[in-house]
Amino acid sequence: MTSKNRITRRDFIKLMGMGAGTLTLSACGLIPSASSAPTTARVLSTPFTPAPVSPSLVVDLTAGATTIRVFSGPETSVWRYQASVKEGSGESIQTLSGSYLGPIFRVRQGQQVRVRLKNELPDPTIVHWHGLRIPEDMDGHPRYAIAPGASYEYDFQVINRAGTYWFHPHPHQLTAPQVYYGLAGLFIVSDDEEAALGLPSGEYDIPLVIQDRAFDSQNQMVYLANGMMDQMIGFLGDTILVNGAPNANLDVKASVYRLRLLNGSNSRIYKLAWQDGTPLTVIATDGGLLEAPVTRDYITLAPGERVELWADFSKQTAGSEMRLVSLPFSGFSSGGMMGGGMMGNSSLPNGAPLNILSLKIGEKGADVTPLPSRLSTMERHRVDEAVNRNNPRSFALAMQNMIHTINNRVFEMDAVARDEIVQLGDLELWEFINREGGGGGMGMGMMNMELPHPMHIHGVQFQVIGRQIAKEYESAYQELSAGFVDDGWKDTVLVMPGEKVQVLVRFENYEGTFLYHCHNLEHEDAGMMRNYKIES
Ligand SMILES: [Cu+2]
Repeated sequence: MTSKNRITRRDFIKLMGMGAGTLTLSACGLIPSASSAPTTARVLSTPFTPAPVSPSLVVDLTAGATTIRVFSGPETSVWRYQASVKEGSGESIQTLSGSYLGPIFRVRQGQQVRVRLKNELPDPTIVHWHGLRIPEDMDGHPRYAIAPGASYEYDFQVINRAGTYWFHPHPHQLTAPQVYYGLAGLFIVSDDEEAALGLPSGEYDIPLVIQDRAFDSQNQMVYLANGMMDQMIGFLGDTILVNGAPNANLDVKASVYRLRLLNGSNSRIYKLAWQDGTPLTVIATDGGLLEAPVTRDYITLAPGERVELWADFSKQTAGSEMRLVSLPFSGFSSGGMMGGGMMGNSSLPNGAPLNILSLKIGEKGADVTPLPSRLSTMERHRVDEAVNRNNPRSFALAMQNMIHTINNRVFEMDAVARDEIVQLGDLELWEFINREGGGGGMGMGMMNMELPHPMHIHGVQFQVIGRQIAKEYESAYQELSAGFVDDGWKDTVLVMPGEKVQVLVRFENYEGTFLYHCHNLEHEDAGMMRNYKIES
């Protein structure tokens, strides 16, 4: 089960579906252009809609069951997306061959994307395009979930800037298990601003999806073995996988790489660092490139969040090794009658030190381009421009009756409260307040569950402008807070126990009903999710 599963560079690149010689495409045949013209979405007060890029991309995407070799011995039953390109460049879809993960979409800003989702699962499903600014009926709201055997047609223009976005299922109360059993892929957008930088590309541009899973002696995934406790805390597995591979190794050249990291775990938080203490150079967050690179001694990456690293191995000697690790941290406090041992719902609790990925440095690679001092231009939101600057829209995160709530509410499929309605075009100040996790907050007294909540808003990218931590939470907070990267566009932000996080968000593109929720997927499935409505 834990056998060393060494991946050669060749295999890994194949796994990644990149490198000219080993490019693994799920469909190479181009089918002549269909007659259907791209639909124009209900737009918009949008300040910017890119000119359409041709050709459009048409993809059949099937969610179904299969088996995959994760370890030696029995194959592992998984759920997997499989894509085939019906129109457009075959290079727009890269397959992670041999992995439950994927595929990877690689599209240009302005491109029209049509995806025909076919549900071959035994349960309802729907795809959410995490981070994309698209109309509500393209966004994967659970009310659009389709039955087994049914299909759903997506058709949207990619207006997002270059960045590492992703997609995963979003059916109500089934998101966590469907992601867990393998359904997730990356959606990578490029644009002209990014292209002009000449960042590492091709085999030097490597997506790394970090997840944790638990397996039984027959190599089968085990979910929620601890029942209710897993549900309340969030699932934590004892095996770390990168792009679906345990004990992941990667052979790299002595050159510069762009590493695109996604925390695709259900609830685990990583404190990512190089094992030798070399600072990490960050060039992008959820919504794409930063204005300028920043460095961190470690990066705190919560479920749903992405970060892109500039990794320079050019001065490493051949045969040396760099390891990406997750540093230890205290985890999250709990007290009361059910505290202590019972809260450790995994043999590998949040905060346990982890090996994530070993990189073996090989021969000299491509010439090293210098790290650009400027990466992009960003429109900076200003709090004095927010329509509610003196009256932030507040969301209290708490626990009641064993369920995590937002403003004392849980998810209702169609309900939107009066205080969940915003105006199209408005810039708003939102604040997430995670200060009611204590026994008092849940009205039970016997249980004190103070947990972090990575909060995700659909349909937008926002800017984090402030964080405040309550004094009694400071010491645990400071073990992770230096790893936040709040300099760029975000769609998911970690709100720690005792913390208030303020974000500025403009609802600029589409009216309709979207979601905001905790991206701890067990919390989400249990109801820590709400609709908000953008009205014009
Ligand atoms: Cu949560």
